[in-house]
Amino acid sequence: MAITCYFGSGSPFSWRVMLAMEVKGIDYKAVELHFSKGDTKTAEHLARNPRAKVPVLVDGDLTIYESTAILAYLDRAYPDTPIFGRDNKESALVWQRMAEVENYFGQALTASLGLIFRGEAKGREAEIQRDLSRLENELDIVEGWLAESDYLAVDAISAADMTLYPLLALLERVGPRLTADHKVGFLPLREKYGHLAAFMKRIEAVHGYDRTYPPHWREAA
Ligand SMILES: N[C@@H](CCC(=O)N[C@@H](CS)C(=O)NCC(=O)O)C(=O)O
Repeated sequence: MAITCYFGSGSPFSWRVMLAMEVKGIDYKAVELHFSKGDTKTAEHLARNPRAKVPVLVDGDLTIYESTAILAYLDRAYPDTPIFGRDNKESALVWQRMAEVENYFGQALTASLGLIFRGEAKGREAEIQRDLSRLENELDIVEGWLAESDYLAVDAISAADMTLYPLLALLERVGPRLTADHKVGFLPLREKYGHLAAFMKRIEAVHGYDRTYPPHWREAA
């Protein structure tokens, strides 16, 4: 087994890489780093990624970080079951959707959850509501894409879907905490968005999905 993936439980960036390897049928060893134990800040890990983050992929003599770069590498190195489309046009569509998910959906999610989960929400409800409404707008956009097609970019699962799904799963998981303290019109996700619910089920049916599921989410369930 040549590939090692250093991951963090619940890290959406790690999850997308593991999904990609499952979809491609790549044999890999997943090594969990625990944020609370400072595993990402050890000298050993900093040598892998000076930004002290996961995921990091080690394949032979290559060590690579940044999930998007890892996805692109995997598709070049292991071309079976392409995840960036089968031709130039499909590749462009996958990259476009990935960029939209990362730059708009991901940003809106990070902004919405950031203040709340850093414990900085007090007295900043207007800001939070503005971020939540940006997020709702992005969810509406995604729902519109999925009304047209089973997957985000092409007619098969792609890197764009793998980028989106873990963000949705994370939002779903923190949903009860969000709705307890804030006015949120878009939760529970799977009740409000039918196409998105069907999409999530489709990803959850991927062979090997269970191996990618965040271990500490399972323990807490
Ligand atoms: N842009 C990076 C983001 C990676 C990232 O932010 N990872 C977080 C976990 S979700 C991390 O490792 N944080 C380190 C820590 O909290 O110690 C990527 O796409 O890989």
